[in-house]
Amino acid sequence: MHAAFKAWDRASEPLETTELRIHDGAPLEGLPKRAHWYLNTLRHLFPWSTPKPGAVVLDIGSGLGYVMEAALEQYEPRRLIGLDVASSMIEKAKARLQRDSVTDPRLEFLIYDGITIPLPDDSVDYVYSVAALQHVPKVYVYNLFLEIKRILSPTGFCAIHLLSCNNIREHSRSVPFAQEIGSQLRGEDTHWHHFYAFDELLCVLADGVEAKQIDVVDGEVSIWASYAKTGPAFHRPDLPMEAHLARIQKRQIAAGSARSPQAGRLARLPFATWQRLSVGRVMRAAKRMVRAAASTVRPVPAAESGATTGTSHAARLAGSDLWPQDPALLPWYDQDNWADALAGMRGKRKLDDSDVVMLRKWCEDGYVVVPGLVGTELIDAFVREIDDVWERSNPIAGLAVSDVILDEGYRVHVPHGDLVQLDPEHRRRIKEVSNWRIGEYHLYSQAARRIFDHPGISRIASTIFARRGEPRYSLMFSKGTEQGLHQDTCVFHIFPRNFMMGVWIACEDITHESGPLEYYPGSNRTPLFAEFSNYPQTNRRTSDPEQSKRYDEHVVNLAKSFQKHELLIKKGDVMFWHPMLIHGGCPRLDRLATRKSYVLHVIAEGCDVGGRVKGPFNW
Ligand SMILES: O=C(O)CCC(=O)C(=O)O
Repeated sequence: MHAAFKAWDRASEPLETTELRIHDGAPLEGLPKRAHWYLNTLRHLFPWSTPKPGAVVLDIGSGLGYVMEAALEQYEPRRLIGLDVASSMIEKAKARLQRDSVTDPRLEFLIYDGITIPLPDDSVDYVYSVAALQHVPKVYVYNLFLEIKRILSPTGFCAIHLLSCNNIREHSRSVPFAQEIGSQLRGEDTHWHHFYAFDELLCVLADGVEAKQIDVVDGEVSIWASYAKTGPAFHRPDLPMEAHLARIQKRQIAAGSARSPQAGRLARLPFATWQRLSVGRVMRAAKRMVRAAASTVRPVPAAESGATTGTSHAARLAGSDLWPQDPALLPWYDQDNWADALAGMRGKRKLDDSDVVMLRKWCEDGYVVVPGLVGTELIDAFVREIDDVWERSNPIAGLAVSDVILDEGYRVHVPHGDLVQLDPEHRRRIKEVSNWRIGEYHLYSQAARRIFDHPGISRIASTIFARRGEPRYSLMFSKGTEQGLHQDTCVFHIFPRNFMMGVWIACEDITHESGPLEYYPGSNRTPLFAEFSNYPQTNRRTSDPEQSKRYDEHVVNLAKSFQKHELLIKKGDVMFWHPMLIHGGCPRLDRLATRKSYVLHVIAEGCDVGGRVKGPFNW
């Protein structure tokens, strides 16, 4: 089995965990609706390809069978076959369907070796695949295109959903590109992502696969393709001129192969005309993308989509610069009916009693503390690596230590390479007197990375969000920060609002004298500062000095209505806090006392829209 398939074959993982993990944390109760949405989109984009009742239908990458369940309803097939690379996933799909009382003799499953679909030539009327092939290395997908063509009946069609290259930038914000590629190179057992471009699909399908009736629609996040075995090369007459035919004809002419008079004319065009054609193509493609986005990327309610909500809305803003402020977009825990939602989730998401207690506290108080969540051995390893930053003699490339007091005065960031030039005793003194911190230490330290990716932390975050949470930022603090009161919503750019949380990991027992974190339970339920009316564009990071001052006063006044708490927790304990919870750093009564902590900011997938906000920025 190829390393990329490992993430789908975790035989010992319980069904409930697999269910949460492979659907990117999308709420389980929304999965049937999401499945119908995928099929409706295929039907809308490629109506001619929709199978007739009685067809033989194949689902590629059938996972836990939610889309098959929808296909059973929508297509009334004679046979509906789920193909998956993992036998354990097939077993779980069967168990899941049985659990949800979906028993239908038309449902079948087949195991796929990733190379040859175990079905005869010309035997399937409709092949579809959604939210699956992005995890598969391209060579397998290209080969699969050939296999699909082989098994399709002469009148059959396939329709496929993939991730668009347009999504790479957004994706790299949550998983840095180097990390994505690194995990693939190392064959790590995680979800790999591959992206496709419009021209690429046309060329691969037309030239490589020699498919027919090809159509490709590039949305802003997804890219959708459909093809058949027989018929003309392209389904839409505008496709060849836009992207493909001219290129093929040029190549054919260069190779001296048979060509049409039209192709000959094209090939003889001067280079400048080719360039013009290319600009025209780009413009037509852009228009088509806008059309496709308008028709296919409809506003997706937060509860329905795990991955695209923030991006879709953000892209739709391009013309207006106005961000929707619809309270219905807020997470379930910020809705007035959160108690009902929690009761509903209890059964549907199989939450245990402790989860329900935790979620209730989250909704009411805006925080939860989980004692001993991170093992002390891991914390000790983390602290040792931090100490090593100060003691080692060779520099760590790219690492900087921040808020350092050197002999010549305060420096915001000191490259590690500069620090190691100083003699060890000098460094020890600097370490003691500075209130130093290290940003994004998970990129440099194995122990920090293990905490950053801690399964217990991500499970709790995803349980709270009811969708996949991703750690995005990390900060190691050596001492109390004495930070002013603030709410993280107002310093990050999150859309839909409040799909984030702070995670505070104690790296030693925290004392009152060291200047602990202070926080105000219940303040999470207060409205956003009224002047941030175009949030996430308008917040503390983009406000002018006067507005920043007004926000700071607002939050200090607001805190007065709540009781102040100090976070006096033990090494390995973890606090999760709501992004509207007012918090800050208490005064450090003992100026030399350390207060070692590691703080993560976890954001629901697709909701970190910092890259779409316009500056100037205050930091
Ligand atoms: O640890 C602290 O004192 C403050 C941490 C904090 O507010 C944050 O990182 O958002």
